[in-house]
Amino acid sequence: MRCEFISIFPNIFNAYFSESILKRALQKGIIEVKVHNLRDYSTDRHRTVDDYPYGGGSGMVMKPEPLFSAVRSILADGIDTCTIMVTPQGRPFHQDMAVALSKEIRRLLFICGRYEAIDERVREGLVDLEISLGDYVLSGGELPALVIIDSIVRLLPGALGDERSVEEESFSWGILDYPHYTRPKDYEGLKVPAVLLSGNHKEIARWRRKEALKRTLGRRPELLRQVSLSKEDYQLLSEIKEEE
Ligand code: 9D3
Repeated sequence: MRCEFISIFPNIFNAYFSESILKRALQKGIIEVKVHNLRDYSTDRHRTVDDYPYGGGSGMVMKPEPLFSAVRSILADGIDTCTIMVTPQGRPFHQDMAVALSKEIRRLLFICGRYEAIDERVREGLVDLEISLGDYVLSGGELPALVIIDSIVRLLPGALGDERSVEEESFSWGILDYPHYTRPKDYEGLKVPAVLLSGNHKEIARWRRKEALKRTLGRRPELLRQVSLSKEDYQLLSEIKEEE
């Protein structure tokens, strides 16, 4: 998968692509990454990319010319591209979108904004998909673009190394995770639940599913209405409700 980014802070991307899963995906040739410095597409002496808002108000607006010039020059290689703009007005990001984008055969090109806003004509003229990470204020689109690409790349075949974790993920997907433990059995009096030491794999699976459902019911009850639950799940949920 080809992933490209347009930003005025291209260095932000280096550290993240130099570690862990994204680094390995790059080394294995699963992804190819290019980061474009928006200022390279500005035409004036000061490499200006922003200007005052028409109609007044505070904050600066990203000028259309450098963005149009950047996107057009990137698209000039003829590679089929899905242009994504990350903004707080976009569609709220969700695992379903990560799954859909991981199947995308087109190059993904992320436009990362800074300042107060991006000139509306960029949205109209260049963008296929507009994504938000959620309802909180960040200082720019670079971290959102990295979050989105991270969630996509780990779904690509071969990226994780352990294909089983993707499979397990699809089973538990939509509800919260169960509690995890590692050694020691007793840490300063805090004990690992006995069932996990029992060696009874059926009992362990049942306990984990029940704990996952219990947590979801307690912390994110709305998630339970969005997933399809099995007959066993409903049995576990009624046990949970009786135990309360
Ligand atoms: C306080 C400024 N806001 C006025 C209502 C507008 C605003 C402009 C630019 C808020 C944030 C930003 C920069 N954010 C992003 O580029 C961004 C973002 C975010 O802030 N939150 C969640 N998802 C995203 S995706 C891109």
